[in-house]
Amino acid sequence: MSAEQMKPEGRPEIFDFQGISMVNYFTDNWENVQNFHARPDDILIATYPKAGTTWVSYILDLLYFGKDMPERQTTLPIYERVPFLEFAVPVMHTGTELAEKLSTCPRLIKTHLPVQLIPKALWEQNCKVVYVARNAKDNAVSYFHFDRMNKVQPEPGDWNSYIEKFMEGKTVFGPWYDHVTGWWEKKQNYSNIHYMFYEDLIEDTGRELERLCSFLGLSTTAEERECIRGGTQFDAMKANPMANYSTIPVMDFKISPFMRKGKVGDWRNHFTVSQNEEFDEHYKQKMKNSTLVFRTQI
Ligand code: PPS
Repeated sequence: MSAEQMKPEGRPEIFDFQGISMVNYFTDNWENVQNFHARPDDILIATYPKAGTTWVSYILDLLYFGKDMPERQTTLPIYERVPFLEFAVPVMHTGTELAEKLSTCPRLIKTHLPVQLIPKALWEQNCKVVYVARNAKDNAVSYFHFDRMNKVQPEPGDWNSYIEKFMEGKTVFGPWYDHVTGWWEKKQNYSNIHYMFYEDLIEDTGRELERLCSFLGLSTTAEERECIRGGTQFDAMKANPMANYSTIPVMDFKISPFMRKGKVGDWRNHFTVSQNEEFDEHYKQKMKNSTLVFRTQI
């Protein structure tokens, strides 16, 4: 089947799904998602879209399988190594099908679901969760460009209307604010969550790798970590067809590449002065009850 034939028709509409803005491509397989058979050694990589999912997925894949399965590095794209749990786009395998087919142990599984929609088996099995969060401004900019180029996302409109939608929580997977705070609160009573920040990863990938290994209980040498750090830097991943999504048919890289800039602070090239003021005011309100602190520059 050609990439053209595999493309789904048109752009999806957003609708309310259990209080969250969603599109059918992430709800059509809901019964299987909710009844997902988790195993105790499954590792969930959870994020609001565009927070660094692919980066952390690649790091985890290399930590577990980089040494013993070198052929994997040249043959299997990241979205097959780390299935996207709620993904349900016609003519492609669903996330649950891909997860069930995985022969590796542990299984690495990606999700963008807010904490309240996570299948209960993952909690019952006490699965490890790596959550990655990114500051709201850069997250919104990255999501805007992603929605422009990705046919399974709704049309973003122009930047001015998009940032309003983002603030209202009308982007797919719902409000960024509730997502990052919901997972942060979960961490307070579920100890198997490692909460990471994109900005920390940019600042010192090696340090974050060490913290990740300690959470996962993995012993690695400094040399191994350095090798993974180098292989997962932005330029390396951008040039790597197994990591850069160039093999997936639903994205149009002529509009914007998946590996776009990979920076902290690109929001300054998008927000006007008044948009920034309005955003900051709104942000203060939305986040006033949370202890979470983000950096919008490093
Ligand atoms: S998705 O579609 O939700 O899975 O996207 P996600 O992977 O979460 O986020 C994509 C953004 O992460 C940037 N990225 C990286 N930045 C730095 N280093 C590395 N290695 C890296 N890999 C991915 C990617 O460029 C997107 O951010 P923007 O700001 O759009 O460039």
